[in-house]
Amino acid sequence: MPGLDAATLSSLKTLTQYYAVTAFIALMIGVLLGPLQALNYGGINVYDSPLLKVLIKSYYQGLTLHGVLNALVFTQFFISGWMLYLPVRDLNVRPNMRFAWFTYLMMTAGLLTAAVPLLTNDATVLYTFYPPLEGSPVFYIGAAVMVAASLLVAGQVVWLWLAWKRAHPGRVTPVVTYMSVATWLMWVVAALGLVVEVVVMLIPWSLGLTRGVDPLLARTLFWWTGHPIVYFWLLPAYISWYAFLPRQAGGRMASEGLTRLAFAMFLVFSVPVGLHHQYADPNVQNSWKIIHMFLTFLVAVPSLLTAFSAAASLEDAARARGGRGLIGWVRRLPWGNASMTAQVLAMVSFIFGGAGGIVNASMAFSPVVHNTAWIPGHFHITVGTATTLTFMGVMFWLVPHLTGKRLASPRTALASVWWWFTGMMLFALGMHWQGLAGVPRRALVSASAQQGVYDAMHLGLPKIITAASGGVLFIAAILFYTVLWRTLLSRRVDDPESTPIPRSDAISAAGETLADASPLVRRTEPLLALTFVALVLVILVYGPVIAPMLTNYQFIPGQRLW
Ligand code: HAS
Ligand code: HEM
Ligand code: CU
Repeated sequence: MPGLDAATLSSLKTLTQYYAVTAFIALMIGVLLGPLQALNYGGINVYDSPLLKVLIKSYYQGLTLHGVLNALVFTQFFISGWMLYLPVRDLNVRPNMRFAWFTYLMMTAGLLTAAVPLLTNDATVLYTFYPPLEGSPVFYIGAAVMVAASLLVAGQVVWLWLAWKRAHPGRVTPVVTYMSVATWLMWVVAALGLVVEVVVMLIPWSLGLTRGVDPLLARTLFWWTGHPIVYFWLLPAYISWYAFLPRQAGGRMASEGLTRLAFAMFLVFSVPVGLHHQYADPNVQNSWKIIHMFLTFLVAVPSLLTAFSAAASLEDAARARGGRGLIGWVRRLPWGNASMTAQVLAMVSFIFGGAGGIVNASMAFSPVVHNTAWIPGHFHITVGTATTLTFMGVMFWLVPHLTGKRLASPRTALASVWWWFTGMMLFALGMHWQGLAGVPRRALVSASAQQGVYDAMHLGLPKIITAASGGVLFIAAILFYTVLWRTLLSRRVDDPESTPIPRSDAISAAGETLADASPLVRRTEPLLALTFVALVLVILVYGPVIAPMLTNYQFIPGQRLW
């Protein structure tokens, strides 16, 4: 099969840059709104100011834009570029660039379509778009086109991988490709719920073709996708932690076999857990909620494997640089490198994010934290830091690698990641704390009659911490975007390949051929068969939950509460 030639590589690099830059533009707008929300949770209401009203009609319009741009648009664009580029380079195969550009344009068209009703306040339905809240059909159509485009990228990567396998029978899939293909296949199984919800239920309903929609079924289909989507955001960061960060730190990846096991487990166990978002929903049997709870604990295992592997490879790096002692080695990591520092700090935040996730998943604790400020606390140190700060760190080498431009001001880059980490840790502290006291999420609490109640509960300190964190994060964003735009707008000075992909060697490699490989490597190789297992498991744990909802379908008319 044809290898990558210079012209295709150059086009692929431009495409990857388009994906990444579009992603970071979306994040920039989304992140501008964050501090205003943080002020709200600091007891300061800025939403009545006439100046802001010109742009944003309500707290909820801002919150919808924030959630959609950050969690849906930023992630999807960055990941689509990243997880097309990496396997293509890893396998050295020639993709069909017309198709690749077509998917980018399709995703962008979906984004622009969805943006119109969001900006005109016609789809203020938050990023979970729970019916019976009813947005403009244009929003649902735009979102569907975006998701469809990501599935086409998935298809292209799987296609290239299968072609490579045919051309190299008996060879072990290289680990970066393995991780990318496993993540894409997981996303295909995951996306089914959302696709059915949007295409079969929401679009016809918002067009007025059906007389109502069933909120419970819609929510269930939403969380079929909505939980695994968080791994669709996380695993591309894991790819960097496993395959690139060790080299950036000066060491090696721990074990390719273990890495493959972690991704195989994510492929099989990421989807059948969605009910942990619906413990409070009526008309879903408790026994199914409990089964989803245990499966949630199971899907935490590959993250624990990752924690072990990541720590081992960082220790390997630090000891190679002369580090000593039980924890003293940490000081020998190259803390002057902004890209490495961003990712290690992202990992540190994820220790707390993951621990909080286990709390959320426990049915005994869930009633205390569900729908409170604790939950935004949880996901700003998962998607908002573990993922986002990792992608920011990746940009510090990826942009020079793609463009041949040098990173503008590495010192500012380093400062930006410390500011982001500090801001998000403060934010998480303030929000988790308020959540435990019962302050609700998704509420304009600063204008609420409840303020007096909160004050009586001595929430002054967590409110100050939350408001301040918004300021810290605002500074972080300014520093980061100064570096990014200055880098992108500078002139090309190097041959792009002089900044190579920082691919790490492994302490324990998987081997070249399946015949020589360990049983673990051999059993994790058939990713399509594992996808089939995943699908069967999802049907087993969702079938009995969804079937009664279908036979008892409720037609609930739409509501527009804004
Ligand atoms: Fe979550 C709600 C449970 C992970 C994102 N989650 C959310 C929502 C979002 C989100 C966006 O069970 C809100 C949805 C909404 O709007 O309603 N979550 C979990 C569990 C995990 C988990 C069990 N979440 C994530 C990730 C996310 C994310 C990842 C985004 C990227 N989450 C829940 C539940 C809810 C929920 C309930 C519903 C709550 C409710 O009531 O509504 C697990 O996957 C976590 C496993 C992670 C670990 C940590 C491993 C640690 C690592 C770092 C190691 C560090 C090292 C550093 C080595 C076990 C890998 C070394 C440092 C040196 C210096 C050397
Ligand atoms: C919600 C602040 C960055 C994703 C929120 C909320 C606050 C906030 C206070 C809670 C609002 C509420 O429940 O009423 C901030 C600040 C940021 C920031 C100060 C940094 C400047 C991010 C990033 C992401 C993100 C980087 C993801 C990549 C979300 C999502 C929601 C949210 C998905 C939920 C929206 C909803 O409940 O509908 N943010 N955020 N945020 N944020 Fe952020
Ligand atoms: Cu979840």
